[in-house]
Amino acid sequence: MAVVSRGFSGRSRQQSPDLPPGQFLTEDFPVLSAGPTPRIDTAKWQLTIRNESGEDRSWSWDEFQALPIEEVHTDIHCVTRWSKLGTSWRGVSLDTLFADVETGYEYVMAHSYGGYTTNIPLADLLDGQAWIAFEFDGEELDPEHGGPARLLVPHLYFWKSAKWIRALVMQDQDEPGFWEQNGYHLYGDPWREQRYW
Ligand SMILES: Nc1nc2c(c(=O)[nH]1)N[C@H]1C(S)=C(S)[C@@H](COP(=O)(O)O)O[C@H]1N2
Ligand SMILES: [Mo]
Repeated sequence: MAVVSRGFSGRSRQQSPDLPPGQFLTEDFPVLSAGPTPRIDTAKWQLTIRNESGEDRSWSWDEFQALPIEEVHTDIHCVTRWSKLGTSWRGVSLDTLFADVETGYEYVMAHSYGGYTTNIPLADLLDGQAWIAFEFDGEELDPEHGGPARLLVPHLYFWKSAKWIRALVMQDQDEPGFWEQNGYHLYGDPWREQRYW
């Protein structure tokens, strides 16, 4: 028998078609970090992409800031079941950063200042799907949320969006990162509820 929800106020937003299964909406911005917040001086900050040849492509903060900057409006979904709709960021597209990188490898390990890692297929970082974000809601990114800069891969669960990003290392094979070694799903699609494995 069909049960029709009347969508009383409050409930209706929890049933938004933009909300993946098993998620609820939050208006605030929870902080989820596995360890202490590293403080990174942008004068010493560096972002590196490493391919199989060992030739690093690196950007200083100033070089990074000189790249084309995009505005991103997107929903984010944490595996602990909160989702936040319509968030606003500014950052540099991974398409821009990978433009001159030659690689035959299909997987990436993201490495953060502080030691956090997470694995992502290269295809999920390209074609307008991922950014290195340094602003949230018109303000520079708080250190607690990954400032000075974090990875933003909004179509996957938010643990893939590595805060305090330091390097993207090309990998021959998909290997589990920090949370993936602790039981989180290797891929993490919120629409297929790929929470744990
Ligand atoms: N370096 C680093 N990145 C990280 C984490 C972390 O502990 N360290 N936590 C991940 C998890 S589990 C989530 S849900 C989001 C939380 O981001 P927020 O604290 O900005 O909400 O960051 C992800 N990126
Ligand atoms: Mo998370």
